[in-house]
Amino acid sequence: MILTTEKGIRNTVEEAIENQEITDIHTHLFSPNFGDILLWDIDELLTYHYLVAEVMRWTDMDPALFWRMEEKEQAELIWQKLFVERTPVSEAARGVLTTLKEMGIDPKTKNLDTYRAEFAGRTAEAQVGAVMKQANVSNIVMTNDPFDEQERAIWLEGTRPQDAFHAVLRIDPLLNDFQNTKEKLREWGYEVQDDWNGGTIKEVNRFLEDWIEIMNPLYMAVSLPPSFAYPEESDRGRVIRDCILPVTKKHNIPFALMIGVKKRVNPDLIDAGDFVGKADIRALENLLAENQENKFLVTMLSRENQHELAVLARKFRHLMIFGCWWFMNNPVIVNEVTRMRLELLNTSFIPQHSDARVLEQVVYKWRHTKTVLKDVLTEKYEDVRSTGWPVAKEDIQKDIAAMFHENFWNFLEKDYRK
Ligand code: RAT
Ligand code: ZN
Repeated sequence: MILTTEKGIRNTVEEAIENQEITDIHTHLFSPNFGDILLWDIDELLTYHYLVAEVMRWTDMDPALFWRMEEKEQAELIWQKLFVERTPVSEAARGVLTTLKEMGIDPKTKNLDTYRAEFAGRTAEAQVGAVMKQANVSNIVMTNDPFDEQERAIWLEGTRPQDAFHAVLRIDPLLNDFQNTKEKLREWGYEVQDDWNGGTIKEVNRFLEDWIEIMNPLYMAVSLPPSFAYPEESDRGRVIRDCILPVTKKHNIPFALMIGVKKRVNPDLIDAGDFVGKADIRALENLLAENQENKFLVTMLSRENQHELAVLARKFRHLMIFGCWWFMNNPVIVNEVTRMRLELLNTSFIPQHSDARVLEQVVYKWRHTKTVLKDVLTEKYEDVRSTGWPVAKEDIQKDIAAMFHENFWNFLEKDYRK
């Protein structure tokens, strides 16, 4: 059906966005059968590290004291400072309200216990179903860390994710702290030597192969500092060159790089103490140019890197850009960056992921993104329609399906139904 008015375009975009199932390609959630490492409920929502960073601006409490408090007390402090004493206008604070509202809990009272009572009667399993239905998310991609003792034990016991949950092998310690990681690998029976030689490479690769076998990951992922360089004669450079690239290529899985995080500039704040820095995109340019048979999924944390990243994707089709990561996930930036990506790449990118650490965050992250995308896409289709080009309802539906779901699976060359 050809759309003949701006109103028709808007209604079609809105409806297509609402009806489109989503693959959430990067989260920190877990299949509910993994047990209590899946975080959910109101106290978890309030103690999200994005909100910890914000509360610290309104209290002179020693952070060490904050971390010694029970989670319930931390949530109460955050509620008091950010929701009771002030209006929760920040993106992360507003997100809590959007989540409540969309989950059918009217956020009309400032009494936290009312919300606690609402969550008390729920189970993780039921909440997973409710969240996925509400956000129309059909596939959740996890972040799975074989270096995390608790998670590692779950996998080694034989637990495997439910169908809607997909694994990702996350390897930060291997690339960002090889000296200590080497000790771990030895403890686990991998004969990694002090020298970087054929034997060491074989053993690191054996570790990766073992975890690919266990997790069946959709991709391998790392977060990297703004100083990331490639090629580089360093532990990181060598592990990427001799292990990550050949192993991901062999298994035909992308290597996901999340570039631009400066870890712990304020160590007292733990997860809330990470910062952003502009990276040198030449590292990625080199990786892409030298490894045309590998696949790269990339997101960058600094606003200053977004333009060159989008231009780079015009040069290399084995680069798939994804999401507005972490400090980029604010409506003003999502609007600007998505617009720019559409202008440079058409719909050949993945506009968003939720990065949810707490289950219910999926609801607000997608609601806020959908609101921005409705405006951006309406404007883009209207620009096309106003030239006289016939824009059909089906064209819009197809584009939105690509961005929210299919680009990812096509890039992987995988069918999402396992
Ligand atoms: O957005 C976040 O929650 C960050 O703390 C990180 O988890 C980041 O997304 C990452 O995956 O490293
Ligand atoms: Zn993340």
